[in-house]
Amino acid sequence: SAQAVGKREAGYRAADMVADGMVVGLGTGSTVFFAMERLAARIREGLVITGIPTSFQTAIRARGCGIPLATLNDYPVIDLAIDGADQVDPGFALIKGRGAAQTQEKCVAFAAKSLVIVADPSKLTRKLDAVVPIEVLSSAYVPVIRYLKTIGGVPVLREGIKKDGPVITDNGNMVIDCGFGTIGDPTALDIHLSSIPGVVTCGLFTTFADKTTVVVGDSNGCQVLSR
Ligand code: DER
Repeated sequence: SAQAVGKREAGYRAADMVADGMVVGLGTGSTVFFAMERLAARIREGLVITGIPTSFQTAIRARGCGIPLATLNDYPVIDLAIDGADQVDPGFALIKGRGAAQTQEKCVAFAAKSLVIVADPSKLTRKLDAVVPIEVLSSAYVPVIRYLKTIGGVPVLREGIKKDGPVITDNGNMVIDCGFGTIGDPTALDIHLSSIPGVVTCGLFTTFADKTTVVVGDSNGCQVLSR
């Protein structure tokens, strides 16, 4: 599909930004998968990197294609993180978490000197208005859901598809997908949601824009956007 071609273009372009010897944050999702595919090819040509995965899925895929892995505690400073997004606004504020990996993704983004977001054009939006995935302690999801309703949210506990009951994250928590309609002030909402007791990580990424580059791929190639 054109979207898959775009994701591949963006992923490959991001992978070509990686220099020898780098510690590389490996995000989660189908677009990053293309970046990993290109990194694996470059490793076979002699590139030496250390990958820091953001989910079990990414770690499994990285091992499968020969990308050497380590942990964030081994490498607390990451040279370049490559990740996807659900939505990107013109100021490079993001909604992430469709893959329920936003907790480790946010830690890797925080530790990275630069963040490369790879996306197809469908992710670009003037105003963030997608649901915000919120990782929440399973011991506190009911009061968190109640509170989200009082601040205008429409919270839904994420149910598994090939698993009965709620989705359980790689960190052993649950996920609430919360709609807020059009988000007027993403930074304020990020800070607000992140401060709720019981919330582990919300999927608004609003504090990394200055170190972010967005690579948008479509069937004609890709554009590299900087702020
Ligand atoms: O869950 C995530 O944060 C992923 O990065 C997601 O937002 C993007 O996944 P995709 O590249 O498969 O669209």
